[in-house]
Amino acid sequence: MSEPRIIDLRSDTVTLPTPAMREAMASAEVGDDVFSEDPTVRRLEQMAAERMGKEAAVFVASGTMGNLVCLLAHCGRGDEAIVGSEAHVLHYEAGGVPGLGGIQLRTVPNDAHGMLDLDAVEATIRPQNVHFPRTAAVCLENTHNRCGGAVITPEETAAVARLAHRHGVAVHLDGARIFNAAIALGVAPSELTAEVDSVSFCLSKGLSAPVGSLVCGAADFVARARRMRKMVGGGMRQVGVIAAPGIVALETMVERLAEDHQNARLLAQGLAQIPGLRIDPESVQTNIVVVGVDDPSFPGRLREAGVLTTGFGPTRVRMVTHYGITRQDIEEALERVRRVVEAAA
Ligand code: TLP
Repeated sequence: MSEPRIIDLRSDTVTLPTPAMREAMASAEVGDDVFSEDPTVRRLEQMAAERMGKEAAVFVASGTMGNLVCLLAHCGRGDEAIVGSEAHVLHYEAGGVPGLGGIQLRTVPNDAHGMLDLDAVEATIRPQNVHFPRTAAVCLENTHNRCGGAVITPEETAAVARLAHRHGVAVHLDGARIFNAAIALGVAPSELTAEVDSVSFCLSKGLSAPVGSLVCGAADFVARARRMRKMVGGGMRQVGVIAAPGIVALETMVERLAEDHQNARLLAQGLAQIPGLRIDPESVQTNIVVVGVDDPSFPGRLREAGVLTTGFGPTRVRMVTHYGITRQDIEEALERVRRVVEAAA
């Protein structure tokens, strides 16, 4: 008997490059990007800056490197950055910001949709005092990974930015999935970034490019971020071969994200009907579905049935829809989940 097809819901990072991306890689015009001589990278950076409504952009290897170089550019050693209690930069970036940057991370609780309470942020910004670290940055995340792909609006983003700016504090937006947020809200990504000082977004998640992220901001900020990228070893040479699929991603893969959101909603609706699984389908706004389970062996048993997931702890299972997942895959995944749950009952 043949093995069932694997339905890989671990992450939108598992997406494979499209044929058009592979062709673009093969024919990309390249040069030495540390000398700013790679025309393909320059084009991608210009496109990214335009999409985010910023003056400039710099191409970096990953979302993690994007957040790191932004915080290195905003903060000095011994400074403090305020982050949400559920922030990716806090939980999943190997402690790079404090470890490599000497930047202390201080948390404010994230609410269920990834927002920070304004009063809590204000109370956390340090007054000037020789004893205190200097609060140099506040970080937001949109969509919010650990908050189940929730979105924050342009108004919410602007409210945090105005508050921070009143105190002379910069705002960085981890917009790894900013295009998912823009599609879900029906706004341009530049509306979500209008008041932040820096934004990083990923090409290699729902947009399906094989690699890369962009850091965008004012020209002087991006010049500092470019220097920080060099410092962490991210100055790359004939890198147009990996920028080229990023251009294809921005040109052809953004609108398609709506399909992933529909599939995620369908998945959540199906899961909500299975006894023992806890999820409110109305809470699913983008391509991330987080379902509560009682039995920590559930993901392992699901894996044996050919459905791959990740999790936030033993009883919160994450399923992510993406370019490699069709509506039929969702129906098949739900069927397998039902079988796994019934077998354990
Ligand atoms: N997130 C990955 C894992 O690291 C958990 C995933 O599968 O979702 N910011 C946010 C909000 C992210 O979700 C991620 C990746 C990053 C930054 C880091 O991007 P990469 O993986 O390119 O370093």
